[in-house]
Amino acid sequence: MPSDQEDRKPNNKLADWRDSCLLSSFALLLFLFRCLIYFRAKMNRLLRIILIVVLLAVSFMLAVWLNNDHSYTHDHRYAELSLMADMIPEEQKESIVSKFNGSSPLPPCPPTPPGLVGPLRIEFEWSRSMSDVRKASRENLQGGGRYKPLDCISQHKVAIIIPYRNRKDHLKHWLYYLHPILKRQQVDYGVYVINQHGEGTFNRAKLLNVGYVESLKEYAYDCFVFSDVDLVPMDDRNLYRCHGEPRHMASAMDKFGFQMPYTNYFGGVVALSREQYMRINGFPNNYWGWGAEDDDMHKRITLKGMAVSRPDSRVGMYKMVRHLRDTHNEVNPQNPGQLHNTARTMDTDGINSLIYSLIKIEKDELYTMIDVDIHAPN
Ligand code: UDH
Ligand code: MN
Repeated sequence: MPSDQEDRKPNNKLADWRDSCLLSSFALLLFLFRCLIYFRAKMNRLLRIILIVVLLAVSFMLAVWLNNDHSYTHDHRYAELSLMADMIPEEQKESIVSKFNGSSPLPPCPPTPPGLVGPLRIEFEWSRSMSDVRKASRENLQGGGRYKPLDCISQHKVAIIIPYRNRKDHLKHWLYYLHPILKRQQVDYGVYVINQHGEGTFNRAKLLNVGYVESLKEYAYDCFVFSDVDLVPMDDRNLYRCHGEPRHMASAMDKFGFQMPYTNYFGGVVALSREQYMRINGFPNNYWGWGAEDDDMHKRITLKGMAVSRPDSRVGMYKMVRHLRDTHNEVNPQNPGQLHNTARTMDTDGINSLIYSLIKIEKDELYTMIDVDIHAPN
């Protein structure tokens, strides 16, 4: 402020005066030196000695001067810098200071990620090795498949939950494509592979519930994308984040001719916020074997008065790794019948009744594997 500027003026003048003194001393020294050389022959011995003594004295004084504390020159600069600081608006000062301290507050990421490319060519190359996948995917990952954008604060803390057993090849393709896509989408995310321990009948929805609980033990995720391991998006504009309504992301899968197989289909890849998930009490725990658990999930949503949103059929395109039906995940003809009971049972069967035994948690650099015993009936 003005008074501060006044305070600094005398200091600047003092510094200027000292600089002039220093320059004049050098000039005097040079002059005396030249005199000594020029009049050397004409001078008597005494005069020469006197001149040499004067020269030595001045040199000594200069040396002492140079060896002195020269902080005045810094003061001079500080004065100028602080004058500049007075010209900087208050709101910018904080960010300049914290940048200087190495703790720059990052800006929020923009609503639409700038690095998206749109349609993608997805090829499930059989020759792709895990080391190819690591090379393509590991950059800037924090381990355990965690990632945060480096240059902005993501508005989307997303846990990606994958129900899993014995699909290593599929997981490889998934990691190869999804990590780069999620980074481009500027998601603050973690990848959780929920492995059903043992040979008992598979239960996709219960594994998804386990993923919800276990991922929240690690980080305050506010959004959950539940994805089959064999599904890769064919367009990176299909954003792995949550919306105002539960989102069915895989709205156009290749195996259904890039169409919805039926109107209320809710399978493959879906995204629910924490609130949306809790509102429906999570997913059912007792759909053992293949079929109908995704229809139950859809029923829960509509029963609680919510609608489902979807990307259009271009952006919602997915490619599934071709596969046969797994053993211990045969079609269960009992499952569709349970849908009649959803309204009655959903408040007591779900996240509030989930029981499982955690076997172990393994941190790979590209994902977190949660090995779990979900107490399969056989
Ligand atoms: N899953 C496993 N391991 C299993 C079973 C299922 O990891 O043993 C997971 C995996 O994430 C899979 C998801 O559960 O993507 C869904 O199972 P799925 O892929 O078997 O389901 P989909 O609807 O089943 O693809 C179609 C059966 C394919 C039969 C084709 C016959 N022509
Ligand atoms: Mn499949």
